[in-house]
Amino acid sequence: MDQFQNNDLDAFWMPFTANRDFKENPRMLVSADGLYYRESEGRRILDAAAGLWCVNAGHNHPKIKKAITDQLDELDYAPNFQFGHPLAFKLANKLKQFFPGDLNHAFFTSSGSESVDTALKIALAYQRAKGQGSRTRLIGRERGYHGTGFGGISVGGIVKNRMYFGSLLAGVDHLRHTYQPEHGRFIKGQPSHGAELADDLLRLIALHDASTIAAVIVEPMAGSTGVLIPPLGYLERLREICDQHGILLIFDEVISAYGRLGYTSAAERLNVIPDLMATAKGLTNGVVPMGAVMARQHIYDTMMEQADAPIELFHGYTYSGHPLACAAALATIAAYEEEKMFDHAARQEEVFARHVHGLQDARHVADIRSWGLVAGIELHPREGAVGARGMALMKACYAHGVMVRFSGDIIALSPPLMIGEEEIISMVATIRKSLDEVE
Ligand code: PXG
Repeated sequence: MDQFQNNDLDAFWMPFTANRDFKENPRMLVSADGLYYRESEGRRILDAAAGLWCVNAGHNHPKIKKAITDQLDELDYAPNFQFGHPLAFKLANKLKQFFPGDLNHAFFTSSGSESVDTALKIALAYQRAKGQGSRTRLIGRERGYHGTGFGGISVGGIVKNRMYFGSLLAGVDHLRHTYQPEHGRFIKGQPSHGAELADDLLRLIALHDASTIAAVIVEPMAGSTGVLIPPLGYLERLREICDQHGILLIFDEVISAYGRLGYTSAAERLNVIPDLMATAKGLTNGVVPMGAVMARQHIYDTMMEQADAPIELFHGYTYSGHPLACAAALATIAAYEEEKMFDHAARQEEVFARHVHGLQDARHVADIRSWGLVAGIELHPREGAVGARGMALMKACYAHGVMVRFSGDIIALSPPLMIGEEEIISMVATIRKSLDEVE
C-alpha cells in the first residue's frame, strides 16, 4: 500500500461506501483481464460481481477496446441536440433488432439512474400528449432499486436511499415486494407461488383511481435488494392489469438486460413486453458509461403526432449518444452475438445454480435464490447488527481472492457471462471457506 498514503485517500468521497472503514484498509484494484482483477498487492481476484453487474463480456475485451480507440481517431464528441452523428443512429437500429417486440426506439443516457428518470419522464409526457394529463402518479415497488436520481429514489423502495433526502417526488405509491420465504426457500429460478401479488396494483387503483396513474415501474428481477426473482405469472399479470387500466408498464432492466438471464432481457425471456425499458450497465460492458431507454412504437408515435412544439420531448443529456459510448455499445453487442455469450450463460444457468445451491448447508445461510447467472445468498443477520455479517463476508471473500457484492446480509453473485464450471466451483469453495471463518 506504499503508493497510497492515508491522506491521499481522503479527497475522493467514495460512492455507496463506508469511507472511513475503506480508507483504513483499502481494497485497491489496479488492472483487469477476462474474469479477473489484479489488486495493488499483485493478487488475482475473481470478479464474481461483473464489476457492479456491468462487465458481462469480461474485462479488457479486445473488440471493445479497439472500437473505442478507433472511434477516438474519427470523432471524439458531437452533440446530439439538433445535430447528429451516424453511430448513434446505427446503435439505435441495432437495439431495435436486438430487443423483443416493438421496443424499437432508443433514447440514450449515461447511466441507469438517468435511464430510469428518462423513462418516468417519457411516461408522464406521453400521458399528457394523449390528453390524459391527470395521469401523473408513478407506482414503484417495495425493495425496488432504480438508481439515485430523485425520480429513481422516489419510486424505489430502499429505506436508506430515501429517508435522508426529504419529501422526494409527490404522488408516488408502491406495490408490495414479491419475496415470500414462507412459501419456500432455496428455490432455483422463478417461485411457483406469488403471481397474485400483482393484484396489489388493483388495490392502488382502487385507492387512487386509474385515471391518476401514469405508469408502474418494476425491476423484472430485483437485483440490488437481494436478488428477488419474479414469481411465475407475476409479470404477465402486471402487464394485463396495466393494459386493462391504460397504465404504462416500465421494466427497469439495468441489471437484467444484456445476457444476465441468458437472453437479451427479462422481457425476452418471459415474453412480457413493457411499454418502456430502462437499460445501462451491460450495454457497453461498463467500459464507457451509457444507458438506453427503449420505447415501443405507440409511445414514439404518440409523442411525434401529438407534439405541441417542434421539440417533441424537452429532455436529454450532453452525453446522450456520446460517440465513444456508441462505439463501445456496438462492439459489446457484436461481442455478445459473435461469441454467443447469452447462449453460454443460458447453458451455464443450471451448472451455476447447482453449485451455488450446494451452499445450502453452509454456516449462516438462510436462503439462496438464483435465476440466469445471478444468485443471492441470504445470511442470518448477527443479532443487533444487521448487515455486519454481509460486510464481513465480502471482506473475507476478497482476502481469499473473490469479489462479491453484498446488500445488508445478502451476498449477490453475477459473474461475467463466460464463466466456466471450474471458476464457479472455485468461487463457491471460497464463499464456503469464508462463511466458516466469519462470525
Ligand atoms: N436500476 C437498477 C435496476 C439498478 O440495478 C440503477 C438503476 C442505476 O444505475 P446507475 O448506472 O445510475 O448506477 C441500477 C444500479 C449493487 C449495485 O451492488 C447495483 C447498482 C449499482 C451499484 C451497485 O447491487 N445498480
